[in-house]
Amino acid sequence: MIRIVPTTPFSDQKPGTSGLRKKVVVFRQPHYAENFIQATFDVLGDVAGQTLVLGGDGRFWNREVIQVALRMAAANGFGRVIVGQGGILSTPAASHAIRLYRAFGGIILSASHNPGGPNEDFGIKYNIANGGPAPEKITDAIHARTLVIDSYRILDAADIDLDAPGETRLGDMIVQVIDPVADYADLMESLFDFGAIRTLIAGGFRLSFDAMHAVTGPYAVEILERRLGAAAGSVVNGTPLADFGGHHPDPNMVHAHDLFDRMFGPDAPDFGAASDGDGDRNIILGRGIFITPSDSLAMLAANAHLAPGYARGLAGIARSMPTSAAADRVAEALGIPLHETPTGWKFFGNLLDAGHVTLCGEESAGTGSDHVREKDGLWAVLLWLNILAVRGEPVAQIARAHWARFGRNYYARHDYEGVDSAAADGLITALRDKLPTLAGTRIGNLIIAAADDFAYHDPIDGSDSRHQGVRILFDGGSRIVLRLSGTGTSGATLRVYLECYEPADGDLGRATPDALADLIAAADTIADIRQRTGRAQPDVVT
Ligand code: G16
Repeated sequence: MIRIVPTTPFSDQKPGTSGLRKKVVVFRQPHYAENFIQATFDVLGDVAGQTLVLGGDGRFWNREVIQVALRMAAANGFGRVIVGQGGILSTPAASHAIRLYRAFGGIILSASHNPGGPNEDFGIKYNIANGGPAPEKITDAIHARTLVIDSYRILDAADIDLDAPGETRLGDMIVQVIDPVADYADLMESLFDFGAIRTLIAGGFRLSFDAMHAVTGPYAVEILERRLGAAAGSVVNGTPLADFGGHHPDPNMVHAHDLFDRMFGPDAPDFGAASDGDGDRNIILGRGIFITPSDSLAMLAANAHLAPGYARGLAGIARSMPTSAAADRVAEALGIPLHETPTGWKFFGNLLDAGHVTLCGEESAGTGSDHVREKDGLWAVLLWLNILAVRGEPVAQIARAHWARFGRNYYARHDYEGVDSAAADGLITALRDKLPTLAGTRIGNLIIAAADDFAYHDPIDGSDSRHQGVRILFDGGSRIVLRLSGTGTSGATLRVYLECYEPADGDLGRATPDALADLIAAADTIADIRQRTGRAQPDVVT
C-alpha cells in the first residue's frame, strides 16, 4: 500500500558543492531524508516506469536510507531500481551504472571524504541521466521544493534483502541487486592496457593502495590484486567499515599519513595511491615523491595517449579555477582548449557531454575523463600505472622530466576548518569589498596585478555562476584564491589556495613551503586570516 505521509519543510536542505551533506543526527530526524528524496523526485517530473540507480559508500546509515529510497521510488512510480549489493556503489561505479543501464538518474548516498558513524556525516546526492551530478538548476529547484514540501509518498513494505544479487518485486517496481564491482572493473579493462600493467607488476614493480576502509576496497582488490596480479596485501585497509575505522577517509598528507610514511620510508614501494570514502578522489605518490593533484592532472594529460582508451588524443582539458595552471601549459603544447570552471564536478558535465573536453581535474584530489561523469579515483591510479608500464621510468623521473619541459607550478591549499560561520563570511565579504582597490598594491616582494570574484559562464547551456572564489593575481603569474568550502557539515571551512610558477629553466627542486612563503604571508595580510579566524595555522595543508 502506498502511504502519503504529511510532513513539514526543513529550512536547511540546500545542496552544497556535491549534494546534501549533514551530520547523521540531522538525517535521523523523522522525515528528514524522506523530504529531500521526495523533493528530488518532485523536481524530476514524470518518472513512471523509469530506471533509477541507487547505492552508497557503505557509511553508517547507508542501509537504512537505501531501504527508504527503495520504498519511496516504488511509491513514486519508478519501474526499476538497480542497487549495488549490500547497498554499495562507489560514486564512479554509480555514474557508470547510470550510463550503462540507461537509467533516468541515480541517488548516491555519501558524504565523500567526511568521517562516518552515528555522530559523523551522511549525504544524499542526485545524478542525472548522463551519470553526472545534477547541475545547479536542478539542485536549486530541489532546494526550492524542500522549502514548501507538505507530503511524501512511501510504500508500506518489508525491507529488501540487499545482500542477495538478483531481482525482487517491491509493489509494481523491480529491485535489481547487482555486483557493484564487475561492470566498473570491465570498463577499466576496456580503457587501459592491463597486459602491460600485469607485465610491469610481474617484473617486480610494487604498489600500495590505501582504501582507507572505504568503498574502494573491493574494487581495488578485484582490479589491482586479482586482475593485475599485485601481491596480496598491496591493497591496505581494504574492508569497507561503516565508520571508516574511526578515520577521515580523506586522501591527504594528514589522513593518509601511513601511506606517506610508507612511500617516504626505507624500502618504499614504487607506487602509492589512496582514494576516499566514495572512491572518486585519488592521490598519487612515487617512491619519495608526492604528486599534487594539480600536477597529476597535467602529467596525465601529457601522457594519456600512452593508454589505449586515450590513444586518439584529447579533445580538451578542464580544471576547476582553484586548480593550478600546470594543465594549461600542457593544453597549450598539445594545441587543445583548456576550460576553467568553478569548484564542483557538476560543472564539467556539459563540457564532457558536448565532447569539448576529455580529461578533467581538480586540486581537491579529483581526476577523471569522459568515461563517466564523476571524478574517478581508481581510474587515475590505472592511468598512472599504464603510463608507468609504457615509459618504464619511476614516478619521480616522470615528474622531473615534466617540470623540465613545462616549468613547475608550486602549489598548496591551506584549510582552516570549523571556523565560526559569521567570521568566515565576514572575511570573504571584506575581501570582496576591497577587490576594486587591490590592483597595484605592493605586499613585500609581490605586486597585485588584478583581483576579482570568479564568475563562470557555461558555454553549453548559457548559465551563469557567480561568487565562485576570490582571486588575487600577482605580477609574474603567482596567485592566491580564497573561498569557503561547500562540503563541510559544521561551521565554515576557509580554503586558501596558493600557487607560484617557476619556469623550466628556474629552480625546480625547491621545498613547496619555501617557494610559497611570500604568498602565504601575503594571504594573511590581504585577508586578515589570523585575526578573523583566530587561527595561527591552517588545520590541513594539502
Ligand atoms: C566535492 C566536489 C568537488 C570539489 C570538492 C571540494 O568532492 O565533487 O568537485 O572540488 O567537493 O569542494 P569544496 O571545496 O566546496 O569543499 P567530493 O569528493 O567531496 O564529492
